[in-house]
Amino acid sequence: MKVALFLAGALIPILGLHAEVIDDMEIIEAPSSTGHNRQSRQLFTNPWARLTGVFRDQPAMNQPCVTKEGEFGVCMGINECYPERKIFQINREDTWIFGQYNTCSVDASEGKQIIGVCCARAFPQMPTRISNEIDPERDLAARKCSPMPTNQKCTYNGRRIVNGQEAPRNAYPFMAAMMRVSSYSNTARQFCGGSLIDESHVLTAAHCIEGFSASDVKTLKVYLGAHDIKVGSRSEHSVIRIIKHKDFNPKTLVNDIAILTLETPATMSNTIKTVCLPTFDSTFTNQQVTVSGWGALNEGGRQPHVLHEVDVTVMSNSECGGKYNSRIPGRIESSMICAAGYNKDSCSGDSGGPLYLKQSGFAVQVGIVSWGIGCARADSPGVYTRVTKMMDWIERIQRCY
Ligand code: 4AZ
Repeated sequence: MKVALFLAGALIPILGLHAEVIDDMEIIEAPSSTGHNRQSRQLFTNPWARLTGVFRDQPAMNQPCVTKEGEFGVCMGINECYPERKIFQINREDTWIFGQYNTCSVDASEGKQIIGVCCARAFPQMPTRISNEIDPERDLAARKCSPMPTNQKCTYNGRRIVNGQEAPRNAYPFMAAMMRVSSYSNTARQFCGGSLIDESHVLTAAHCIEGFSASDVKTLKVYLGAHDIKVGSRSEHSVIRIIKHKDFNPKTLVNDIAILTLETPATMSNTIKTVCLPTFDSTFTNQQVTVSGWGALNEGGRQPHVLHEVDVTVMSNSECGGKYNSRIPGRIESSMICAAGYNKDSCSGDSGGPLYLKQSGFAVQVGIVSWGIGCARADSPGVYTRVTKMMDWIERIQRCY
């Protein structure tokens, strides 16, 4: 954890289609793996009529469908739909000849394909199943929010802190390693850090997930309870949603904050616990804080497999602005917090991880690793997102997403 590059190694793929902006959040959902999205629910791909709201194991007949004209209907035998046409006693199994009608079909049991027509005639109203088509879980704007979880046990087990040294095993049980899994080699690469803020949410930096598409979200894995990210026990979690601050600016790195929603909630244990979030306001100037991560050990250097930690001191924003404002595209904003130590710093790969205050056995997160010019350079403190300024945003996501 020392020296290096200007910015974290953010991955920059192209933004996908499953993004939605709600208030000051940009939400990207992983494509559903359970077939809950609209396309995958459509049972049959014939060009004329589509069955809606049905699943493969249900018979097609009497199921709602949409005609080629876009009307809602019900799938039924051709004789039932067109009684006046005097097509005598055509068995359901033989109605395949009427392909020019709005056919609807499924593979029924015993290998038979049953074909009917999507009958929109006298169809009174939209069937109730169709209203299920937009899964309420995926209607992001209409989500119900729960009260804040209150049972946080945000303790840490750290002993005396060493300068940029390996952390005691599982001393910081809120640490999350953000991994990207290659679809070619199936290997996981650590690219950022994060912190567990409740059983389903990991706090990280927006630049870590900048440009991620919905399918990129599926390549993410979060390791909890890890010390050595190559070997040893850990809990691996997939991510179903990433939420980035809408006003994150990748040039100035203002509002560098994001939250990941885990597919399966974390089970709290000795090695997995949440971090505390601040319930009070303070500048923290001159206070000693700790930063931990699997980032590079010096500027341009290699990343360790084991978690490292380092103590640094919070610097006032005016002092930090004095060092940076003339040489950066933006400026040191009130939503940033700077910290430094002689030859001590966070570095590439630590981004997204927590900067925290240790207070009577509790770890209170005050910053998110964001940027710096190099690592541990005398004139360039580490710059972090100031968590106290983001509490409203964080709590809204914890309650609603
Ligand atoms: C990075 O590239 C990075 N010295 C993180 C922190 C700092 C610099 C770079 C702060 O992820």
